[in-house]
Amino acid sequence: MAESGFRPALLVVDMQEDFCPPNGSLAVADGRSIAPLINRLLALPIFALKVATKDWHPPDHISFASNHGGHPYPGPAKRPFLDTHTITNPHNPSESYTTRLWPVHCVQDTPGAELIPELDAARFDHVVHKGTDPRVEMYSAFYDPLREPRVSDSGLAALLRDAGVTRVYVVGLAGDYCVRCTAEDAVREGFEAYVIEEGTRSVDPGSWEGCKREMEAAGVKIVGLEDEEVKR
Ligand code: VGL
Ligand code: ZN
Repeated sequence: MAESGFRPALLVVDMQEDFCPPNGSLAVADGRSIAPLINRLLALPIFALKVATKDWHPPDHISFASNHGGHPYPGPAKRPFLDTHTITNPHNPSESYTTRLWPVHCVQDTPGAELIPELDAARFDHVVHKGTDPRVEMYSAFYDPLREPRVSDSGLAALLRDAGVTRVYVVGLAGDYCVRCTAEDAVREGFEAYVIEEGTRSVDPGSWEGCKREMEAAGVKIVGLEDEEVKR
């Protein structure tokens, strides 16, 4: 390595039952198939820190379609995947963003929130929980997208910084949501961020090419497992 003080970490995002076929409520096609590749990465001696993240929602989480329209709420039922909602910063009514509604998934302490058993979980140094505040959606493993002021922070940036990490490699689920937002926030936090393409699958596979271009525009590098970057 040319750079001195180069310290990579591996971030394994949301490899949980609810994101995996056959029974996950928000199953990502082929999601379970990336576990062997992630286990190979986990066995490499190069990572200063190996972190798993868990989407970890309370039952009243704002991202669940069932917590919006339909009984006991006023108005018609909302459709997961199809309908959207607008989330306003509880501290600042002028800041908001619109995103998709989801089926109930990854509810804290339920089987759907467990890491899938084929993952070599004993290799993780830390497990970071995200999406724990019922008032905000949080795709990124760092924080929610509301910034003025910030609503929810998982502590991941501090964890990486305290370990002297300079670069993160991101894999897991889903490529077009949590992997993408995590990699982009890593750049925002001053880390080099690499997404290992074979190590992720997307909710909408057709959106992946566009996601890659947008991530690259944000400073994220997209690499293949055989790329030099990973081998060294
Ligand atoms: C995710 C949708 C809702 C993800 C989490 O892990 O990509 N997607 N919650
Ligand atoms: Zn979620």
